[in-house]
Amino acid sequence: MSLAALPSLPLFLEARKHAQANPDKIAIIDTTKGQQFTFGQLLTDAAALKQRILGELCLTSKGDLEERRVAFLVPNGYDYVVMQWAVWAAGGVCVPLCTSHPVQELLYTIGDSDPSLIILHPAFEKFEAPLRECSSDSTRVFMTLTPFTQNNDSPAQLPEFTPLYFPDRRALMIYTSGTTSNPKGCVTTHKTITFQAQCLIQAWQYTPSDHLIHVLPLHHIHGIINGLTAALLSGATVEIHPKFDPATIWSSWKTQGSSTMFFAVPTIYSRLVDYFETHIRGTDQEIPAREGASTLRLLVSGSAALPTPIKTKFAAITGQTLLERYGMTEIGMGLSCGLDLAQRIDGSVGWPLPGVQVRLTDKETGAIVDSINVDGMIEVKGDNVFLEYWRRPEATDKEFTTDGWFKTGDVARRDAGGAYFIQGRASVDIIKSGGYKISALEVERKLLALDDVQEVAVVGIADEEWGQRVAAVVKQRASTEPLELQSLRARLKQEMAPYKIPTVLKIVDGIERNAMGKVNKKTVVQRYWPDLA
Ligand code: MLC
Ligand code: AMP
Repeated sequence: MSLAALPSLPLFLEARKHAQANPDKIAIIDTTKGQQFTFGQLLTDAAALKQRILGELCLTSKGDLEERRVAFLVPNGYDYVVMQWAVWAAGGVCVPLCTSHPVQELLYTIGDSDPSLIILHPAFEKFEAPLRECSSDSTRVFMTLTPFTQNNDSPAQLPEFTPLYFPDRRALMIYTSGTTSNPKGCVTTHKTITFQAQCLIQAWQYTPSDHLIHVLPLHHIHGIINGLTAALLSGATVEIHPKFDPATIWSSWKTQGSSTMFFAVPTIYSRLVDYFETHIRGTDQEIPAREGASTLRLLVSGSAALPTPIKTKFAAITGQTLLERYGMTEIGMGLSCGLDLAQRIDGSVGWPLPGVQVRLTDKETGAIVDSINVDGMIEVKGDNVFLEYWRRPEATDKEFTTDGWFKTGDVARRDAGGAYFIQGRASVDIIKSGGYKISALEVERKLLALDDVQEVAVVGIADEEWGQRVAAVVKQRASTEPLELQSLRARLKQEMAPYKIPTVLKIVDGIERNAMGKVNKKTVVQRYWPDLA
């Protein structure tokens, strides 16, 4: 198959520069395949897959997807990166599907994003029948991906480039939960993505000498932008693991100098500390593990509040002070502590990133909060901010002020030095567990669909390991068998991703409501989990 030309997107131009400067430079190490791939091979494979995608949609002569969506289910690894780059090269919009979603949730994302093409990796063969079926209406094509293998000869020639550059085109759609029960597709353009990645490269100084160990899911921005895109744009090597495993991480850190960067959510750092205490401390692995970890250049925590005890324990083991930053699917990263150790203040997410404007406003009046140590709602403006929620213009408008600032829904205060401290979310219906955002309303809707559930209130309760746990307070229907957590979880597994399923269940005789019929969730937490309220 002939190679398609690539558009002049900054990511591809930079990759070509890296490939030309050093044809052997490794872009991706895929630990599942046990293979590594140069920037040159990545560009070549992306061009070949672009050609195939256009062919499947009978658009070869046009040579452009013109923002058609391509939904794909591909495990973390090299094939994912080629997939993403090929869709971008073809002028399409990537809709990465979540690898832990059951079929129901996959079908929701597909139905909502309305892709022209669904691409399935053979690792997810079990989903072939339902995904083929939802592509049988002729508006949608189904395709299976042929996995890529390491090419030991550097490609003789890199793909051609066209001058075509489309910064304002839609590029990525990430499904995110909010205060509505159904997840929404958050759309960003190439310009947004490039800006989000470049401001991190500037702030955290990624270079081609960096080597990132990547363990995060690739259907959220933490993994996609901070991890994959910013690292590849800067010419760093990304070592992609299929998922997080503490033993694997400690074992790779033992080899000093084998990596320089690690990005994770607080739950992952908590697990790394636990694993060290239970499996490494006091063994002959202790010194190499500590020394290896101490050589990393940068370890970042984000997506949820980093509890100071975890930060302190991790520092005591490794000598590393985690850098905390704050972000959101809709804005990429907004605030970050500094590389300088003096700018890594406990409990703070730091200062606005380069080019990102941040302000605090009064929750009731909307007036700008200028005073120090006073709570305000975080609002953000800049080229980092998303374009729209897919096909939901009212929902998009609702999240912006009349003067164009995005309302994050998070509450923070600022100290005298301008450092921000997140105080939580304004809405009790948004739960953060293991770094995943979960809509309490979505979980409630799924529970209410069960025959034996009459009333339910889903709340987040504080938890050392997960940040918050999803807890369900349930009133059962009369004369139904007593509900038990394990069987309830098993039933919900068909319906929703594992991280959304309640891990705490309280059966009650009734759920208190106010005169408007609303449940006060703060009262619910205080009543049933007084120690955690
Ligand atoms: C999974 N389990 C949970 C759970 N998630 N239990 C309680 N609460 C949760 N949140 C349970 C599963 O049901 C299963 O139980 C067992 O734990 C193992 O499941 P798993 O799926 O294998 O989980 P695990 O690998 O342990 O995952 C933990 C994790 C993962 C921390 C590695 O949650 C993760 O990768 N989180 C990162 C999410 C992320 O990238 N967020 C960024 C969003 S972007 P059983 O009983 O079934 O075996 C964003 C913006 C920004 O937030 O600022 O970055
Ligand atoms: P998501 O919508 O999944 O992108 O999650 C974004 C949300 O995660 C933000 O609105 C915050 O509530 C939360 N968040 C991200 N980083 C941090 C952090 N460092 N500390 C506290 N909360 C955070």
